[in-house]
Amino acid sequence: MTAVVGLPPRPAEAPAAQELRRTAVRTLLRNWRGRSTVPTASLYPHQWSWDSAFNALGWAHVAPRRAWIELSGLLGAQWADGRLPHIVFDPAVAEDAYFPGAWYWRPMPAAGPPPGVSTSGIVQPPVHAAAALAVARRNPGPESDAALRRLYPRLARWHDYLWTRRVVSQYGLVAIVHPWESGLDNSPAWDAPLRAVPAVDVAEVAGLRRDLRHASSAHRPTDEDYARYALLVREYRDGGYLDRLGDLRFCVLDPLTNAVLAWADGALAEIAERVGADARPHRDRARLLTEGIQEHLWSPEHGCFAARDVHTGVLQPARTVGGLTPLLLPGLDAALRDALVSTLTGPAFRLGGDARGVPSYDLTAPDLDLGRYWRGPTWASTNWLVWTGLHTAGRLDLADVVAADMIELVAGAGLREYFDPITGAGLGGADFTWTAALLLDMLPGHSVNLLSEFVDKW
Ligand code: 9WN
Repeated sequence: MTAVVGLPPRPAEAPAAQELRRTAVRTLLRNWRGRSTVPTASLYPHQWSWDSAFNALGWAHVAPRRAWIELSGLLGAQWADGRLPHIVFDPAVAEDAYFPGAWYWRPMPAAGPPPGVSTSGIVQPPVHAAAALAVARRNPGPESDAALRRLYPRLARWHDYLWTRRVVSQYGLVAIVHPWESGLDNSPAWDAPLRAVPAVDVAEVAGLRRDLRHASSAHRPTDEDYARYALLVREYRDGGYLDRLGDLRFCVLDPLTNAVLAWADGALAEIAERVGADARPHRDRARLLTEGIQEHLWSPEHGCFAARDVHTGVLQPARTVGGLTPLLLPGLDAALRDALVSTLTGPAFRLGGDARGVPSYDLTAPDLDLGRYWRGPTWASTNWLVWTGLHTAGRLDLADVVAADMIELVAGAGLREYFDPITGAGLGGADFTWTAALLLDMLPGHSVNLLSEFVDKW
């Protein structure tokens, strides 16, 4: 090996940060299942779609080959119609370990998953192209080049699915058809559209739930909402997963899904250039979506973007972290970007004030619930999106606050699924993979040598 002369030695990392890094790597290793990483062993024992994209960002720091295996495995479960399912079930896990398990999503249509692969039928936010590009940028070389060449056609078909089957032409935006598709499953942004879904078979569905065996009922959705989630699954399934948007009870334009798609279309354009494909259609889509988001989802009264119910046309009055994620868009109007930053640092989210990280919901809202799933707590996934968006917006000062807060939360409570933004208490599942992965991405510096001590484990 040639010695590199003239570079100053890397400054030694503080022992506390080193310990956090070690803990994060241990969690990734513990949750690795050979071809993917489970979000957390007991509560979520399968592969989740947007989790896998975030997990790949963590693996990119530790063992890039695993990042590619994780993304390739997920894209390998792509349906014939192009959709990327939100769960890929692990056949080695007991059928009743998670609800709704593989059996609940069947029968699968002819345009469903590849033979022998068991999946759900809904989707999650399309972070994947952006994650693939980030993994390649962090690990330049032939392995990443080959992975991008292999994955590009699948990523492009995934975006095509959203752009054809899910687009609501009146708005030029894509719709989600289940709250779980947003990734912010229990957000107050879905309360009104979800109220239109009857809560039937509440006791029966409550009996099937498995989440309450692993997390407190005070931190999870109610039985009534679970009954609504289950009915939406059954109706979509019984309609052959056909995306007849007008007939589906839940049909919402989510700012996070649309912002992530526009951002990922930008990433797909760069991947296309790298693999010698045409980047223009992806760039055009990114621009069109950015325009649609600004035109149809901006809520001046809330100083952030909001969800619009396609059936009623109503813009939902909830200020949520999802409404801040258009910070990711390089083409965002400067006045709207400044307004988002004011909202982020103002009383609703209090970044840099007494809140830790960016809470999932407005801290001034009367129905704020600091402990309950997506109705107040701080999550690593959405904080990472805002952190990335603040870099795009040129607000590195605030991006550093987000990273420092996440580090502080994890140092105090461990690698939990979510955190109380005021007390810092850890909530939901423990040893959470995306918390570990995104912490590795947000920790300043990059201490490769430290990670080498784990090398024999992969
Ligand atoms: C339903 C795995 C997933 C995340 C979601 C989060 C939660 C599932 C559940 O866990 O959702 O998909 O059973 O509650 O809300 O964002 O991808 O970590």
